[in-house]
Amino acid sequence: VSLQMMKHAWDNYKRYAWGLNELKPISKQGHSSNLFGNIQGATIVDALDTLYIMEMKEEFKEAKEWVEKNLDFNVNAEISVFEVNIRFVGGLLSAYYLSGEEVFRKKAVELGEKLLPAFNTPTGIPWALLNIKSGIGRNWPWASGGSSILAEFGTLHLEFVHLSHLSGNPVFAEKVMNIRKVLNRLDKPEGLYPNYLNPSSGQWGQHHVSIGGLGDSFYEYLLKAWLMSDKTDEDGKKMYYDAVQAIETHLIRKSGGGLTYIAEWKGGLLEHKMGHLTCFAGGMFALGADGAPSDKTGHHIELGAEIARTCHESYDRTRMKLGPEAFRFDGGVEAIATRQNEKYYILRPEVIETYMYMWRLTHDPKYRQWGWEAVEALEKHCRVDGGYSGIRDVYNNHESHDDVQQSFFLSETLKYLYLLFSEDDLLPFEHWVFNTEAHPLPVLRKDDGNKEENQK
Ligand code: DMJ
Repeated sequence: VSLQMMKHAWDNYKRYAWGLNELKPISKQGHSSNLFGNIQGATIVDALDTLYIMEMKEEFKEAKEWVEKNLDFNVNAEISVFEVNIRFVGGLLSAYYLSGEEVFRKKAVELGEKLLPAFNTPTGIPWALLNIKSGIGRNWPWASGGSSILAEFGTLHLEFVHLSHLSGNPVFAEKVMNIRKVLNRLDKPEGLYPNYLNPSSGQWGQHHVSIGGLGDSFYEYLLKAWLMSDKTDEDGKKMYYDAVQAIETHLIRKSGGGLTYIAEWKGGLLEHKMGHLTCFAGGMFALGADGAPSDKTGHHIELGAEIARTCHESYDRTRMKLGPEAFRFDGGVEAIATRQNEKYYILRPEVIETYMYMWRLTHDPKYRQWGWEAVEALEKHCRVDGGYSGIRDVYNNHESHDDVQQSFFLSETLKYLYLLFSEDDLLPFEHWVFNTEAHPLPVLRKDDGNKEENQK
């Protein structure tokens, strides 16, 4: 089924928005988000590995040809360093490792080099935004006193380690190792990492902590850096398990109705809200269970299972059986969005991602059932003639479509669905880690292993 869904999403992108970043499936035209500046083709690059894995050979070939002829980074554009890294660098790296086609390696390294000026700050903590022509960077104007964002500068590690590996140039790995160093020098309030860090002073901005937006994939990349290093990156490992410990103590709570959730922390006060983005953490806890200190393995799996259940409830308690952007545990509700501007669903993957990890790690059939419920809901409410669209209010009787087919729907949501219903030996966890945009990267063997081993 996810193959049919992929075909529908891809064919319509091709028909109406080929070469542009994303598709508007209702108005049947291209959609450009300013996250990618003038760089074009986000959906193509994000979808490459999904096409490959699903064995859509013709489509993969067309996509590759487009990359060869048209993917151009010599543009005067201000881009989001994080978004371009996870979608474009990550997408190209995976396409290279899966297919072995040199063009993807070349383009990934070329783009990586374009991103390097972002690190020209007094501390080496990169800017959020970068003009890839002039090399001038800056931060989001809304971010606490000129701060960089934890989930942005903390989500470069996996890709940059691979860029060094593939280019023979150590500079990429050095840049991300330096980020670690800066973080390790700082005091952390209650052992927690604030979402904001000033790249000039090297001091934290506002003490807001989140495992959802602004924080999320920083934690994910600590764990995955350790796994991707064939469990040699002890520093990454320690930072991850220490962080989880602090998160459990200060952010994880149980509702009156028995649902475990991860709250947000603002200078010591809890906001009892969980974002759809936060739902990825179920999969992360389960993936990290194996390496958990002493007797904690079962506990981390259980934590993953509880987060999965809570996130499933957030879907089940809506009219459309698709989860809202954020749901709350206060004012008499549990796992329900109470604010109008938190009721949308934009084809995000995190809940299905967690089902996929939980399925692989426990084989409890309920995760496939829950994934199936999501497929049915997507088909019923998000599928339109011209592709798939997000929904403005998942509690409503009638769909109001937002008219965007996000590129991560093809790279993540559909890939994780496909993996959920595949055998475990397709991209096995012993050999691959997924970047935060679901692009698989091979584990780098201690002995710098033979390539075939890495490509299984
Ligand atoms: C994706 O770009 C990535 O999963 C990122 O980590 C978070 N936001 C979107 C999907 O929701």
